[in-house]
Amino acid sequence: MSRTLDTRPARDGFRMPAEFEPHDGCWLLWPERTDNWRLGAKPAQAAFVQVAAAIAASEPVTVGVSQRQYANARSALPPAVRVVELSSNDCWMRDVGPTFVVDARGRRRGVDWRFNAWGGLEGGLYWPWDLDDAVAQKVCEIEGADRYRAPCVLEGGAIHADGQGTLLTTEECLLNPNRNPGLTREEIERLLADHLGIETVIWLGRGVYRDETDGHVDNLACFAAPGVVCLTWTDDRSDPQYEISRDAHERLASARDARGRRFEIHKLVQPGPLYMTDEEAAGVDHVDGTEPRRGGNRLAGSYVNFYVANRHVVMPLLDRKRDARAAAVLKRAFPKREVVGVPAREILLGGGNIHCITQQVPRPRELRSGRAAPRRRR
Ligand code: KQY
Repeated sequence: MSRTLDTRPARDGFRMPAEFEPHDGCWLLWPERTDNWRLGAKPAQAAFVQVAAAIAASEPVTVGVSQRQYANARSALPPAVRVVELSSNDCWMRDVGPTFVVDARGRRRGVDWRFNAWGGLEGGLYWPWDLDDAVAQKVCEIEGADRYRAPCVLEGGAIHADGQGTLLTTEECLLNPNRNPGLTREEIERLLADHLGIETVIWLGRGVYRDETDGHVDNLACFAAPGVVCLTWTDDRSDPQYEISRDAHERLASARDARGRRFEIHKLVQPGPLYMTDEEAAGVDHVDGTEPRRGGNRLAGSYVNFYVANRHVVMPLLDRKRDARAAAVLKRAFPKREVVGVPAREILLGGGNIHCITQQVPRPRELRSGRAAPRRRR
């Protein structure tokens, strides 16, 4: 059972844990829409299977899939992966799934943000998005987690938390008039405080160049540990990403987190630059009302778009010339985890990457005893 609560998480004693804290599992959705995924979504499905298998080596994985694709997904995914029928408009679980919050009594609840397909009718990426907007409630129901329906539009990819009161985001996304036009910066900070237990918001400027989400932070920067941040980077001053990353670096270098710490910053060289080929663009169906894919489009590739599983960091492989250098940086940033690469160009062609297609289910812990709470307690 999952109750809908009309209180606020922080007042109830809940906080958003960091992704690097322990998980009870991870959720994904299955790609199938042919106006986003080329060649009937077959290459993307193969990539999602590899991502699910890599995460399943660390923690239980559940994949939500439409009735139409159920049998296909079930046969393609490893037996250890749970497959459940779940309607959605596309497959970006980070953005449409709940943001789980935990408390010191060992309880877990979900925050269900409003979703408008990254901008609604003002630059959003598709219509309708009603099935996506219902995903978080259904995940909470299956997880047996009570749910807060938040009064604002927000996607999970737009925020990263350190679990100790600090949150990273971008002005390009959270202050974009196509998300919450009636809200000021201060009002958004108050909503993040009330729903996630955030005390300090670190505002970065723009997200990765040509990111169609309006600059989600999860493609630009993330926490590797409290006080430790990974940032996508290029040394090429003529590249449009240079000024974006330089500005983010400057803001991070002059910021303090909620505990007063300065940030240690790990620069992750960007892949490429990468571009869609004519052949790749030709494999995507054109439909009225959505921006057609075109050969030569710059892709918003970034090694920051990885998933932190219990024992592994699952990173996107995007560029043979840069993958090993990025993996080495991640090994330094996550010394206790094994870094595993998954070929991820097919996910990037759809507009995001491994972090965007995953959503962790944090393991609540009772602070008094330090013991892990039994699963399914609310
Ligand atoms: O990156 C994401 N979080 C979502 C990207 C959506 C792209 C839809 N074409």
